[in-house]
Amino acid sequence: MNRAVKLILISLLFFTCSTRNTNPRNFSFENWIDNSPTEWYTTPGKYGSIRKDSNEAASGNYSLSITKSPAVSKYVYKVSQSISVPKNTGEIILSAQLKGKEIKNGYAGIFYTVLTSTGDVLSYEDFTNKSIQGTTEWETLTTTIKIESEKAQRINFGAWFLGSGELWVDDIQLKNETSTLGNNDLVPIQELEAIDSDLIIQSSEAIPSKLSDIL
Ligand SMILES: [Ca+2]
Repeated sequence: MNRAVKLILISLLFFTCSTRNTNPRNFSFENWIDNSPTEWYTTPGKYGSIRKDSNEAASGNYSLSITKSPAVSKYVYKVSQSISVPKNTGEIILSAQLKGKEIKNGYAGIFYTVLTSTGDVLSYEDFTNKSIQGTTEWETLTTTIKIESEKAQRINFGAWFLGSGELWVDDIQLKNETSTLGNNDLVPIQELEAIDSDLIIQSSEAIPSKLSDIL
């Protein structure tokens, strides 16, 4: 094998590894099977429709688009993953890029839940105060997940969408104090699936100030 070929192969290997490391667990919504983003749990389709969008990408070539009609505006659409709490981490920074088009009668944002091995909630936040509404450019939403209990075993995190309109989600990242968490740090856990009744807003008309009871 001549030196030029070796260099090309090494470059390709490096590029492949780099791509994988910067997009762990499909956080950039680049990988899809049967119109579903791999690794992600999404709310059943009757509450909204999703598609791979190549025209609106905050990173890579694609983003996740979620469209909700006025008929399902009172339901929360959620896209999420569950992972084991990464080792040797006291705080994790969660960020995501969101973009909205005519989001009405609701808003969209990010959330996390820290749970014990038996599913008891240790901490939860849905950041309604950092949400987006209406029509927006890409915005980065960021928060810190504090792992304060030794009982913390899993983290459920992602984005949610209440109301109607279109929401794009892309470039989700988890970082510890020193670096971006990659596939080696992120051990998936089967999602504690929400049942349909969990997704219905209990109050009849008002947009809730907290989503704690319905996510
Ligand atoms: Ca992307």
